[in-house]
This record gives sequence, C-alpha cells and structure tokens, in this order.
Amino acid sequence: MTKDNFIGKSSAAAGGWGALKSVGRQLMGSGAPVTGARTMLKANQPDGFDCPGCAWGDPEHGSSFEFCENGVKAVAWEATKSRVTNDFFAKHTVSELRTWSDYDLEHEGRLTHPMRYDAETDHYVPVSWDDAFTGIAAQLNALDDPNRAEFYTSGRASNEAAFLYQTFVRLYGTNNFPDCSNMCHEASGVALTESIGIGKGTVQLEDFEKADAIFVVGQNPGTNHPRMLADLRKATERGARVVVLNTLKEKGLHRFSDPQNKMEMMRGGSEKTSTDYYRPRLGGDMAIFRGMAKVVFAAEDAAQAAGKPAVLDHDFLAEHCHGFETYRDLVNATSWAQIEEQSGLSQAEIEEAAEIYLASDSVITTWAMGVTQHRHSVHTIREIASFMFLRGNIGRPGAGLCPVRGHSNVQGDRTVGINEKAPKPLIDAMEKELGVPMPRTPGHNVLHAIGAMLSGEARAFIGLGGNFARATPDSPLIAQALGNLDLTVNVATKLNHGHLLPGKHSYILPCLGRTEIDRNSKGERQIVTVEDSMSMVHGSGGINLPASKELRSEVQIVAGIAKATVGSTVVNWDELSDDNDKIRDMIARVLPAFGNFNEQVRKPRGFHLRNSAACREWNTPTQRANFTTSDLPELTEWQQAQQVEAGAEPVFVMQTFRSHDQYNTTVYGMDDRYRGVYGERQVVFMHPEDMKQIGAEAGARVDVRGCHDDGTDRVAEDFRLVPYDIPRGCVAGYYPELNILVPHQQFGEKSFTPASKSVKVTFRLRDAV
Ligand SMILES: Nc1nc2c(c(=O)[nH]1)N[C@H]1C(S)=C(S)[C@@H](COP(=O)(O)OP(=O)(O)OC[C@H]3O[C@@H](n4cnc5c(=O)[nH]c(N)nc54)[C@H](O)[C@@H]3O)O[C@H]1N2
Ligand SMILES: Nc1nc2c(c(=O)[nH]1)N[C@H]1C(S)=C(S)[C@@H](COP(=O)(O)OP(=O)(O)OC[C@H]3O[C@@H](n4cnc5c(=O)[nH]c(N)nc54)[C@H](O)[C@@H]3O)O[C@H]1N2
Ligand SMILES: [Mo]
Repeated sequence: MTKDNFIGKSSAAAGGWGALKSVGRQLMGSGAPVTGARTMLKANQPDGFDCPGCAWGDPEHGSSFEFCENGVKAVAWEATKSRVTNDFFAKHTVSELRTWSDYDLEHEGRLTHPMRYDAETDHYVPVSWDDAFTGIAAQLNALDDPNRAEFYTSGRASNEAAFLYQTFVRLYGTNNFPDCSNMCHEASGVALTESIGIGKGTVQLEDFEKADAIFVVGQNPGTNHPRMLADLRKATERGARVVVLNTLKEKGLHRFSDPQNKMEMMRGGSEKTSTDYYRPRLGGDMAIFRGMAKVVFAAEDAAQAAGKPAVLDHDFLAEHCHGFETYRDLVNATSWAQIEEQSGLSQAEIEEAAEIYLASDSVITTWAMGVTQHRHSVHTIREIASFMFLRGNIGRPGAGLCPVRGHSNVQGDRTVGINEKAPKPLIDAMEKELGVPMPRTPGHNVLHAIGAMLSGEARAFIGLGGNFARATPDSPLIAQALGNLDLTVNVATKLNHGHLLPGKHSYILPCLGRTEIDRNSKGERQIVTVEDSMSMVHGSGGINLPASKELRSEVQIVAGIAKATVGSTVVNWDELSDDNDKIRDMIARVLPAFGNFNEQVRKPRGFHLRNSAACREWNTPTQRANFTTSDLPELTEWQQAQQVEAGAEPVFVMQTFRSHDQYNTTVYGMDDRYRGVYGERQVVFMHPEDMKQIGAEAGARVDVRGCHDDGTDRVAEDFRLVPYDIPRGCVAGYYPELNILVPHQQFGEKSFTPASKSVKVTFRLRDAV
C-alpha cells in the first residue's frame, strides 16, 4: 500500500488468518523464529513468564497455549535479536536521535549497557553500574528537599521491584509517585473506593462463565485485551447477552475467529463476541447508565402497581447500601432530553439495553479507557456502580464490576505501594517494619509532577520503565521540562524519546525483561510476581538468556540506587536484592493480604488477593456501598463543541486511542488492520457528513488545532482524514502522535487523569499537493 493509498479493506472478523499471518511476521521479524515460537509457548504458563501484553486473567485450568496475536507482538518485541550497543551511541548524537521516530528508535533493539550522558559531546557514553549509582545518589542527595524529585513507575514493573522502589523512595523522604495508572485507570480506583471501599474490580474470570449479561463499555479488547474475546465469545455461545457501548464499531466486538479452532479456520468462519451494540457520543456513557436506571425505576413502579415480584433487590439495598433515595431522586430529576443529547442514543435504545439488564439475574460490567479518560470519568464509574447496586449485581457469582486494567502489573504496583496518596495502613505498616518514620504528606501524581517540572520546583526524574515524555499530554512542554532538570534516569529495556531529553546529568540503565532468566549471585533462578485485573497474583520466570551480560534486574537496579543514596543502615539492600523470596517475605509482613506469599505464589496459577467488596464488605466511611450523588455534567465536551457561533469554524471532540499495531508509545507497525488503515498513523477518523461540512474528501490533508484557551498554540500538522462510521461531531486518532493536542490542564475531576478521550479540536485543510 502506498502512502497515498492508505485506506483499505478492514478484516471481516478479529483473529483468524490475518492474526496468524501477523504472528508469523512478528516471529520472523524478531530475528528468532524458533526461539520466538518456543518463548511464546511459555507465555502465561505456570512455569513460564507472565505475558507483558495485558492484564486479562488466565484461566484456572488453561494448560494449552492461549493464542493471542498482540501477546506475540509484545513478547517478540522484547525477545528480538537486535541490540543497541555502545557503538550505536558513539555513532549517533542525542540531538540526531531525537529526530528519529518512536518506531525507528525501538526497532534498534534491546539496550545492552548502562550509559551516562556527556553534554560536551552530546553522546551517551558507557558507564559502570557503580559509577552510575554513585552519580545518581550524588544528585539526589544534593537536592535541598526530597520532594523535588519525581519517581515515575510504568505498570510492567514486578511487585518485587515496585515494593523495593517505594521502600527506597519513602526512606529517601517523599511520596512523589507519578505512575502510568494516573493516566489510565485512576478514575476507576477513585470511584470504586468511594462507592465500594476498594479501588479494584470485584469479579474473577470464572464469573464470566456464569453471567447472564456482560456490558462492555469503552474498550477495544480485539486489540488491547485479545484473550478477553475468547471469554466474550464463549458467553454469547452459551446464550448470554454481551452488550457493547462503544463510539466506534470495533471489529473484535462483533466477531472473532479463533485461530485455535481448526474447523473454524478451515471454513473461514467466525463467531459473535457481542449480541447488542450501541454507539454513544464521546463522554455519553454516564447519561446512558442514568437512562437505564430510569427504566429500572419505571419497571419497579410498574411491578408494584401490578402486584408482581419486585425488580429491585430490596434486601441488598436495605442491608448494604447508602444513599439510595437520594440517587432515585437524582435519576428521576434527570430529563430524557438531556440523556438523549449527551449520549447520542434514543430513549428507545436505552430502554432496550435496560431490558437486557432487567432480564438477567447476574450482570458484569467491564470498562477501560473509553470510560476513564474523560473529565467526568469518576462520576461515570460511580454511576455504573450505582446502576449495578439496584439489582444487587455485586459480590455474587456471575455479577460484578470489572475495570479491565492496562499494563500487565499496573494493579499490583498500586497494591504494593506505588501510591502518591500514601495510604495510612501502608505507611503505618512500613514504619513498624523498618522502625523509622516515613513521609505522610501526599506526593505528586503525573499532572502534579508535570506542574512541578514546568515551574522548576522539580529537579530530578527517575523512571522505572515507561515513556513519560511521550505518554503524557502536551508532549512538547514536557520535553522542555525534562531537559531543564538536574537529573534524569531511565530504567528501560529499549531506547525511547524519554531517554533523549537528558537533564544536566542523565543515565540509561538497561534491565532484564520478563522473558529473560534472572539469576542471583549464587546462580539461583529468581522469579517475580504480578497481579492481574482479577486480583490473581502469580509468579513469572524468564526462559531466555539475557539480551546482554551487563543487564541487571529491576530489583537489583532499584537496590543499587537505594544503597548508594540512603545507605544500608535501615534496609540491607544487598541481601534483599539477592533473593526475591526475602522481598516477598517483607511484602507479606507489610501487607497481610499476601499471607504465606512465597508458598502461595509457587502454586500453578498463584492465588487470589481477597477483595472486600466481592465479599460484600464495604470499607467506606458509611460501611456501606455508596450510591452516587452527582448530576450529569452540565455540558459534555460534545455539547460544548456544538455551541460555536453560526459561521465559526466547527469544533469536534477527539478521542486519542491505540491502533492494532502498537503498545502504548511503542509502535510495532504502521497498520491498523481492523480499521482498514495501512502504512500510515497520522490519520483522523471522521464521519463522511462532517468531512463534507469542512469541505474535505477522503484522504484530505489537514492540520488539527487544539481549542484549549491558555495561550498555547497546539497544532498537529499534516494528518490525513479517513471517512468512518463514527457519531457526528466526534473524531478519533492515534496516541502518542496526537498527545501534542491534549492539554495537561484538562483532566478528570478527582482523578487528575488527562482527558485524552475528549479533546476539542478544529481542522484546517492544507493546500492540495
Ligand atoms: N496490543 C495492545 N494491548 C494493550 C495496549 C496497547 O497499546 N496495545 N495498552 C494497554 C493499556 S496500558 C491499556 S490502558 C489498555 C487500553 O485498552 P482500551 O481501553 O481498549 O484502549 P483504547 O485504544 O484507548 O480504546 C478505547 C476504546 O474506547 C472507545 N471509546 C472512546 N471514548 C469512548 C466514550 O466516550 N464512550 C464509549 N462508550 N466508548 C469510547 C474507543 O472507540 C475504543 O474502542 O490496553 C492494554 N493492552
Ligand atoms: N493521548 C493519550 N495518552 C495516553 C493514553 C491514551 O489513551 N491517549 N493512554 C495512557 C495510558 S492508559 C497509559 S498506561 C500510559 C502508558 O505510559 P507508559 O507506561 O509510560 O508507556 P509505555 O509506552 O507503555 O512504555 C514503553 C517503554 O517501557 C519500557 N519497557 C518496556 N518493558 C519494560 C520492562 O520490562 N522494564 C522496564 N524498566 N522498562 C520496560 C521500554 O523502554 C519502552 O520504550 O500512556 C497514557 N497516555
Ligand atoms: Mo493503561
């Protein structure tokens, strides 16, 4: 496909031959087809490593290799034979590398040696581990206040690395823990804590086999949680209803052809992954759930009037809930006109969806970024929880709330202490364990860290994985801010743009990946642990030889920085980092939910961390499940966009999401097969009528301009328009390219999550070329 012909046919179903072909290409491309295939067979197996692709749960009895195209991509990406050597850094200056694309940088392969930035030559030069640790410690200890350092975590870090990291950072003296979760499921954590007293989902994988209806809201599992498709498909096959709310018609949410099913592959068949599909406007989900609640209340009134059995679960409401009457009044006071306008669905469609809820004894609701990355996300999730309370759809088999997490251990990192809010029970337990005081003042989340960097208050940044520079909103501002720091450190497997914005002192510290064998000083193999979206904790041990002899585990790197910075009087870093069992013993002492951690984690599928809300125990201030007290937003971003004066440039609401060929800021390839876009990522999907309105044809070149009014001109230049079946006034395009348009001042109420699914933009046609 040429650049001028980038719009093509999309696949008929998710999975199938297209997925197998793509897997073949990935394994060949990694330069190691045989090892690659062998490596894949150990993904998500009891004696293998946890797939770094997503946080979907593993089946209890799944002994055979679970097929997942994007899991293969994630593994092949890490298990590549390509290497970034010291010669590579000698050949290219940092300024030159900054002009490379994300794709080109990561395709150079795995980092192999610790590097230090030399400002005079503008090159990264090799450094010994000890010199790197001492250099970092000198900068950290030179700061007049520990709160001037930011300690970022991306969600691939293991429980052991994350726990050690939070121990070090708190001993150093701060709670500045910005992490990827702040840009991801933070709204779920905040909302669920308020509603049910725990910031996690309440269901386990087995519940998907028991649910009568599953509502899948604002997520694209075909690309981002492919193993979920098999569970949705099984549900529709046994007659459960799978109701999708998604702004787009996502391929994987229609049909899935299972590459493990030989008969189906032979006849080119596929099965349904959903039974009912609704397409709201961006940010319209809260209105839908409120509309469905109206229908439930109307059904209850009708049942009572007719002397029929109640529709509401009155026992659950009386015994377990707080604020029911207030919620009912709020729902009754909300007009259908407002619900219809915000959601973009008709009353009849919402009634139809609500009837499915009413006809189902057990309901699960799942959601991801389409729900969490809006201004009113916390309110939307509390609305979802309230709707589920009405019929007691929580804490019983086949029913519950399921935020589907992103990174493979983002949930675990939070459990073991990566939390800028410094939870009191954790700090109390840490103080007891170590016998020294720990900071209790809340630290910085991602947006606060950005603010502190922009104002000059922050002087140091350490990133345990991830790509802070590209994942965050307002990327050009962030780039500038990082470059002004005294110290930047990145612990990473591959080179990315974040490493190319060095502060005065800068280090790249290369670490082992999940797929690699990790041995301690005695040569004993070490395992790490992770927690999935269903609160299952399991072990992960690599099987491949490390990409370079110089690599260290994240645990060893954190311990190295810690020992050099805070010394070993309180914590014996050498001893802990030489035996992950000892770290796990310490975790279990600090967090009793881990019980006999070392024994439990060696069981084939690990163990389940007890979830209070799933046991109908509510750790909220009211000791009950709390109904929401929020009104619908006065105006959603879509409604605000409609309010432009006649004759003015039309304003659109844009969501920034993932293509089928990327992992967050890692771009695997330039295609988005399920959406029919090939060889091009600078695209914006738009309704054909909207294209007519701005005078554009398919493939037209445009500049996209942000509308946030703060004096900063935000322009994404030279994007191509793709006509697409998407609600009018809503557009979509890929992150991270479009992060340039996401204003860091526009964020979720209470969650501080950048509102990257509701960015107001306008379009200018570029001159025809
Ligand atoms: N292969 C692969 N796997 C991944 C990732 C990856 O990049 N690549 N990323 C991982 C991470 S960190 C995460 S957080 C997850 C992300 O998983 P997803 O949440 O599936 O990620 P997005 O691509 O952002 O897709 C958002 C979906 O929500 C829909 N949507 C957007 N706005 C709205 C709205 O207002 N209402 C409704 N109803 N729908 C809306 C979009 O159309 C899209 O289908 O995936 C994880 N897994
Ligand atoms: N506009 C917009 N912005 C978004 C989003 C969006 O939907 N739209 N989504 C947000 C979400 S949900 C998330 S989670 C964030 C993601 O933000 P991050 O987690 O910061 O970003 P990633 O792209 O996942 O990080 C990729 C880098 O991680 C490093 N890496 C990979 N594996 C390992 C490992 O095992 N160890 C270590 N130490 N490093 C490793 C590699 O160097 C790689 O370059 O982005 C957020 N930003
Ligand atoms: Mo995420």
